[in-house]
Amino acid sequence: MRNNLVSSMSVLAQKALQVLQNNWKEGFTIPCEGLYPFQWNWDSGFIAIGWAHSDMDRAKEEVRSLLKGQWKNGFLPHIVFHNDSDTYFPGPEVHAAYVSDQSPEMKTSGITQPPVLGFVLEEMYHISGGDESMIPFLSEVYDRVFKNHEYFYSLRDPFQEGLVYICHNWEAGTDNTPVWDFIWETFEVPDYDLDRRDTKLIDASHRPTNKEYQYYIHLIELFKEWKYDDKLIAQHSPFLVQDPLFNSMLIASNQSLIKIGERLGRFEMVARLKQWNAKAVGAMNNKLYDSKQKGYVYYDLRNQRKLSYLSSSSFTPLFAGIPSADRALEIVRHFQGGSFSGANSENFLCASFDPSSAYFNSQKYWRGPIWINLNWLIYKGLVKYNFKNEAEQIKKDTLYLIEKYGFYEYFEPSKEKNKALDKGYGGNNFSWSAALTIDLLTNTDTL
Ligand code: 9WN
Repeated sequence: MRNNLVSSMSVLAQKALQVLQNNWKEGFTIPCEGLYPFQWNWDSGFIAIGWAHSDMDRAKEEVRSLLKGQWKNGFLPHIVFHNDSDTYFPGPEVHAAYVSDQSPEMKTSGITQPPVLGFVLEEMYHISGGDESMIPFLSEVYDRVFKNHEYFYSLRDPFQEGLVYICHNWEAGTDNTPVWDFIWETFEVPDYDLDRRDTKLIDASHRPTNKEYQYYIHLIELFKEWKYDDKLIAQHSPFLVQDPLFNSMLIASNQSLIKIGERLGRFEMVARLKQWNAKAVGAMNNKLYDSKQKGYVYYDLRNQRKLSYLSSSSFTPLFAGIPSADRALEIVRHFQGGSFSGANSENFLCASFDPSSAYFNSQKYWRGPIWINLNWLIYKGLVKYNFKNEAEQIKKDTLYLIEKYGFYEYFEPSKEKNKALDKGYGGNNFSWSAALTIDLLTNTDTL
């Protein structure tokens, strides 16, 4: 096991490790002090990859802690409230997961996040160098991660298409992408009392608006009324979207669970994963690919319409090996003098929303800024399809921004605007920015 990598780490990697150490709370890692004081689902996946490079035991504990929040039906919540904190809204009392007969003892939220855990397990195993001592751990957690996939394909795919839906913008992980504006237009919300803490901690102009938060809270109120019953949500939720990032994460995780399952001898589960996966890849390519936009887009299942907008999520199917080689080539043009790079490479890669769109805002959360986890996913996807130059470019841009400003939550894409800046946006000392920097600096991908 390569557990002593710390001494050979670069200064940047050591700083990144320090961020993880500071955010470690006896069993799990918070995304950011103050701003996000609990355990978050997909954050923990990326964080475990960071830990795996220097302390595999912590990486394992991170995963085990997340699974403590798993519901009886296999559902994995987006937040696990192991601890108390009054610096975040909405907390456990707003989510009130206990109204569901499926929720565990542990306080959790009742919505989920992109299912990264399957491929995180494979990454951890890969980082260990295929160490035999990983096998008991993989065997211990495997069935629970499989159960999470079973939950998705049996309860989140009402027409059995191979694509699962999300029912809340927070499930997407890309909370206020302009794509959701078109969903908000379809229903009205009452005025809720908002007790926002985020806007007290960081620049409010970099965060979603109060009006958007009214929608976020309204959906939670509806789900509570329905006791988080998946059938009622599928029948009535005004937000029901097939999201390209979410489904790509599930597909990548299916594929990792297939490989790990074969190693562990879980052949029945492997057979089911293969069935789900073949259907899912076909559906991604048939339903979510937009040949005009040349990228994977969103489908609004409630209103039966495609939402043809490009975001950084549109490129994540590369990570899961979903497009054909020809289609991948089509997609990558966005990075070669296309809208995402800017005609003359005016932008660092990769903006979270199409910079040529009228909805683009380079400073506002998921409406434009660069996020490190999306960059990491896209980088890995480019490596998979052997786009060496583009992979090098996105890696270089990522490390440049981190090195220049520190481990911020998100970053300005415009090179011009960056000239006048001395920091990134959102929270600082953000865990997945640190964790994935460690991976980018020490990874064993062959370019
Ligand atoms: C809601 C923790 C999370 C990330 C999300 C990011 C942000 C939360 C919020 O922070 O969302 O889940 O309150 O804004 O958008 O992707 O997992 O880092």
